[in-house]
Amino acid sequence: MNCLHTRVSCSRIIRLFTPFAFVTLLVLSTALPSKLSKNVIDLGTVTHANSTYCDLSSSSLSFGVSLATAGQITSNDNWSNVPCVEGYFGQGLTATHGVDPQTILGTEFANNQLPNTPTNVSANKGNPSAFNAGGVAEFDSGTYLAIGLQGNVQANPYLVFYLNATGRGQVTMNYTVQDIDGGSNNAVSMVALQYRIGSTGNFTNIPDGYVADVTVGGAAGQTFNKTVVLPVAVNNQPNVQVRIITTNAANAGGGSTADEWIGINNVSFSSSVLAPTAANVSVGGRVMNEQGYGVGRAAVSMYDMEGGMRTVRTNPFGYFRFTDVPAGRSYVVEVSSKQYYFPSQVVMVQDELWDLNFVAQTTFFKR
Ligand SMILES: [Ca+2]
Ligand SMILES: [Ca+2]
Ligand SMILES: [Ca+2]
Ligand SMILES: [Ca+2]
Repeated sequence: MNCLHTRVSCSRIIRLFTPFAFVTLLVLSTALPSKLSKNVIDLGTVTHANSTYCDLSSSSLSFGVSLATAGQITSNDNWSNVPCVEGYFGQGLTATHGVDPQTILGTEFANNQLPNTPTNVSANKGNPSAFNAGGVAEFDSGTYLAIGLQGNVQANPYLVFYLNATGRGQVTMNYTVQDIDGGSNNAVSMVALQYRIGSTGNFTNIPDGYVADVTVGGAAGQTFNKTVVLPVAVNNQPNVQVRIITTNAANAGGGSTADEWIGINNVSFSSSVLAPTAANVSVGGRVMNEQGYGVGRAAVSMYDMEGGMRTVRTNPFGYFRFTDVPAGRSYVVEVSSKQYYFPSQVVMVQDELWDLNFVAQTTFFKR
C-alpha cells in the first residue's frame, strides 16, 4: 500500500515481512486498544502451511500487500508463503450478474470443504485496469498495492482467513477495501464479509462487513476502512474461517458489465483474553436436630444476590444438595422445618461444597 495514494493512515499499515520489532512498535502505538493482545508474530518467519489456523493467543494476525511483501506471492495460484490466508476463484457460485454476495454462502467445492484446491491468485501484477482475467490477483507494483478481487461470469472470488480463537474473545478484524481500478469499467461492486466455524457447511454473513459499492467508474482510490467485531460465536473456537467475497457485478441498471478490481489490504485481527466462565458447582450438606439426627423433608432455600431463589427438600437422612450453582458468588441459605429453628447462613461459593450443615437450635424449639 502506497501511503501517498490512499486515504489509509500510514501508521496503521502492518507489513508481513517487516522485522518483529518494527511490527510490534506499530501495533503498540496505533493499531490496537490497550486491552487487546499486543503479541505479534512476524508472519514472514512462520513456516506453517497457508491453511493453518493462526493462533490469535500468540499473535495478532496481519496480512497485506506492500513493497516489502512483493516476494510473498511469486507464482500463480500459490499461497504457500502466505500463512493462514488463501484465495479462491469462486467458480460457478452463481450463474448471473448482480447477485448480492451476502447471499452466496457456499464455496466452489463439494460439501463446501475448505481448505481445498485449486487455490487462485494471479501473481505479480501491476496496473489493475490492464488486467482482466478475473478471480484473485496480487497487485504488487504500481499505484495501488493489494490483493484484488474481480468477478466475471465464472468468478465469484473470495479470500479465506484461518483463525484459531481458542481462549480469545472480542475478535476484531480491520481491513481496507478499495477501488484499485482506474479504468473505464463501471460496476456496482458489492463485497461481503462472512464466517463459519469449522471447514464445512455454509458461511454466515456478517452485515457490518458489507459494502454496497466499492468502486467508481473511470477512477480509482475510493477507500473503505472497515473495523468489524466478529460474532461471539467465534469466541474460543479453534477453527474459524473468515472470508471476504465479491460476486459478478452488474452495472447500475442491473445489466451485464465488466467488473472493476476490488482491492483488499491491511488486514489484521486482534483479540482479547476470553474471561473464564464461572463454573457451576454443587452445594450440599445436612440438616440435623440438636441430637445430630438427620431431619427429613425440611425445606432448604438458597437465595442469590439478584433475588433468585431455589428450594430443595432434605432426604430422610437430612441430606440436601443444590446442583448447577454458579460459583464465585454469595448466597443466603435457610432451612424451614415444622419442628425446629435453624439460623440462616451466608456462604461464598467458590467450589464444590458438601458440608453446609445446619443444626437445630434448642432454644428456639418449636412447640
Ligand atoms: Ca509478488
Ligand atoms: Ca474504478
Ligand atoms: Ca461502482
Ligand atoms: Ca460483471
